[in-house]
Amino acid sequence: PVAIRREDYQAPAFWIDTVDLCFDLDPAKTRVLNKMVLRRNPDVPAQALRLDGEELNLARVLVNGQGASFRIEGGQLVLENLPAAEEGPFALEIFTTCAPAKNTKLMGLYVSNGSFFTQCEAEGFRRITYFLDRPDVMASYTVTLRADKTAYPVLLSNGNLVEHGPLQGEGNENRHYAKWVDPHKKPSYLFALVAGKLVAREQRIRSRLGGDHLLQVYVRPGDLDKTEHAMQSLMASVAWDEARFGLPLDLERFMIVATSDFNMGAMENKGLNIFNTKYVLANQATATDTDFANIESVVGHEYFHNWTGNRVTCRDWFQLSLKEGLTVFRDQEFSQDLCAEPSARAVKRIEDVRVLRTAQFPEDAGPMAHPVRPDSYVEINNFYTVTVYEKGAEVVRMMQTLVGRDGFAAGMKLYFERHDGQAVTCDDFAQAIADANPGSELARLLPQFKRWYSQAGTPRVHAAGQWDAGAGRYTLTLTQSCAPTPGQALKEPFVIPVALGLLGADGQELQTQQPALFVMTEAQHQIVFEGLAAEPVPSLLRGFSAPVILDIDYSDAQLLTLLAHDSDPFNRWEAGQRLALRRALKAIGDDGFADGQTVLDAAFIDAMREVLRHPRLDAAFKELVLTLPSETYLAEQLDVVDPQRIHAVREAMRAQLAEALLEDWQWAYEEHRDNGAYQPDPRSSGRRALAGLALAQLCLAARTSGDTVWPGKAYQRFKDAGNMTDRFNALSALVASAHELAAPALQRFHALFKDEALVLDKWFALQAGSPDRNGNVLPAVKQLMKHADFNLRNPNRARSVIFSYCNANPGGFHRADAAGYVFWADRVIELDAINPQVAARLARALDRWKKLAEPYRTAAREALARVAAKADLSNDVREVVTRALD
Ligand code: DPP
Ligand code: ZN
Repeated sequence: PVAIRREDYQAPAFWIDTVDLCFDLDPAKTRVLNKMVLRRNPDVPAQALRLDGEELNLARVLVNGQGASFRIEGGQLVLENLPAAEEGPFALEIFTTCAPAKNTKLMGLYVSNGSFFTQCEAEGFRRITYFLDRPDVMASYTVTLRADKTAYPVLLSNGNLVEHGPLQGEGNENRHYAKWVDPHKKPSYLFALVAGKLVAREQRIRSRLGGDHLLQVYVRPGDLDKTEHAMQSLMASVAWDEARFGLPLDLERFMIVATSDFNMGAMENKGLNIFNTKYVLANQATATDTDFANIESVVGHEYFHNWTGNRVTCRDWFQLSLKEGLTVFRDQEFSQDLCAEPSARAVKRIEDVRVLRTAQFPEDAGPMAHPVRPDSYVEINNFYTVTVYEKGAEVVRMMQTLVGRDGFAAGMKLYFERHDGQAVTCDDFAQAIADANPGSELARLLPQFKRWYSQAGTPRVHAAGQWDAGAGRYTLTLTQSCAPTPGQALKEPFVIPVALGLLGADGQELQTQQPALFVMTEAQHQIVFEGLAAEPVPSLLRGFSAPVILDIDYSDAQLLTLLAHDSDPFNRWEAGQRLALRRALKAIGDDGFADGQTVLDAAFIDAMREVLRHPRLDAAFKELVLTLPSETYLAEQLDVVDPQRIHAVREAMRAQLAEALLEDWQWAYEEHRDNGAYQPDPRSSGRRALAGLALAQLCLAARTSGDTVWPGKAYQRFKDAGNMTDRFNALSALVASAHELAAPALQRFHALFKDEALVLDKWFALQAGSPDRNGNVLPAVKQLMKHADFNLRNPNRARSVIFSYCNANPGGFHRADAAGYVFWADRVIELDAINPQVAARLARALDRWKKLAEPYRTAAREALARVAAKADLSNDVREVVTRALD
């Protein structure tokens, strides 16, 4: 496989003005008639037309109505001798067939539960017809769908429905058609069609500008009672984008359709978003608070793409973060803006940063490290990453920090004035934000700022304070560095906005002459604070103002001060994490560490109790503080990783916290368990989260003490809970403490929800992700794969078992006998034959193998080598394992 490089970009040799597609939908053999009008791009030397195609059967090619000569070369349809530029536009008609029922890759046109769906991003449209399948070719689409009326009563595509009715003539008995016209030009990756037995929740809205719109959420019959939250989220999204950015809905009709077979979370096809059911369906009986929150943010995300992605799209796939980083930033802001209280905003910020640090930082330090705007790829599907999405969002957030919220809105306005209807680059975006804010730091530093797009790796900021008591002067030295990443040995300094403040030893915020935002541009800076009475405690990188690792040598006393008093909730949480981290790392470094050994001291436990019992802090915030850093996060802090040691230490810490705070957990549980009506708002979900953590801790403590009361209460809660959050938390508490009541609870849960696919996913995931005890998880996972409800072809189900084990359960996965890795290699190979995109995600589970201690390291390399040795791997998996072994 050959790498595609950003610097090789060339404009297309032809433009496609219009596309008229006609589908005869049949699962075994769908016929696609594609009539296009093309013209040569006068800016590019005359050359052959090369259309992308994949797994298509070609029946006919006509140019201006005449048979034309063509050849197939490297999968492409090549036409020479096309009309010259002077002859103007010409017609090209291509007739192909494809087999949707056999499409297990879920790219292009496929069948799920008897209905047709499409997924075209990034390069799926070429599996539907021959095309210039690249985002800078934007065309006007007319789509006619023809199908059996009984099996496919609903026929949808992008834009507006202009005609529909029965089909006439022989062979068309019981068949009907629908014709859709999309008024907006679009790249092929935004094409979509849906056909099947679906029902819709509908809502008519009037926008601020007075336009009337129809919103629809389509699901399978029987799921309508789970669509209210998605619709509410969609309405909130429409209102938010108008209010915050002045961006209105530009469509008469906006549709969301849910499917249970989907590679990603959701897809922003123009006017016809297609979603994984996981991000649409929710009611209190089947979905947790986390599900509700995810639905809100994914519905928002896809809706916001309508402007950032669809109206202005990417010139090429290297620019993916242009739309994804920006749209993640927008959905994060949306969810924050929906919070009634500032404390809830902070909780959301902490959660987002936690994702960044546990998933993106490892990526940026591993073999797949790449800049937010990558320089090359073999398979673009491998670059839908946390770097492009989450780090990309942080880069946009830093721009907002540098120009201010109003300045950023002005920048967005200029971006759309300049580029509406175009396919552009990350440079164009950054330029627009800077140009709208001529006096800003961003404008002044733009070329350097853009290193965030070009340099991979997580920068490290080292901070050291020096206190001169005699002079009352505190000098803070900030130094930045960034480790080499594949292909980038040396890094230039980044522009790093550091939000900061000083606390007195009593925790009071000190007034200083220094601004609250310091912008690093050099390798090293000194910031001097004068006129201080005593040595201050610095609070740096407030709100996580830049995606960097902050190295700072705090004393325990300083961290305790920050935890108790910092006015910045992010750093308050961070101080607690640092206290826990320090203790964990010390125990992990102890070669004599034995199970059950004490890791936590009284000062730490008292501080945790203080937070837990605090009269004014939010429950959601308390839950975050009382949750220990994850095993993955701990591993990232180490040069050599012994996953079993990390697991043992973290488990010991959990157990100790459970026992030492026993009465406090009891109080917290009783105080926060609600029995009132269910609401998924941040306040009530925070209370449930804290009650859930308390219950888990109480069951864990019961494990050592032999107490049967709390497991009994958990079982009772599991049975009586009025919502899925409480029910699932109770079930998890029993499973995680390996109590004997876990088995009957699991059985009962399965019986209750055997017809709810998304709930069964939770049931599978809980078991595959449960804390390992003497290697018990892998055998359980193998059993789960034999369960009648397991189905490897369904991505959600495959992820719920296999990914929950390989990617989210380090203690269970990294086994000294290498059996976890053998299992992983077998599954990667098995999945690759079905769905390379899903397989390649799984292949990432061993990204960090080089850091592993023996015997894990050698065993992991062997497993990787075994996968790499397979002859007919997909490009997707081949790229991942090749880079890992490099
Ligand atoms: N569906 C994916 C997303 O919205 C890719 N565009 O991020
Ligand atoms: Zn997106």
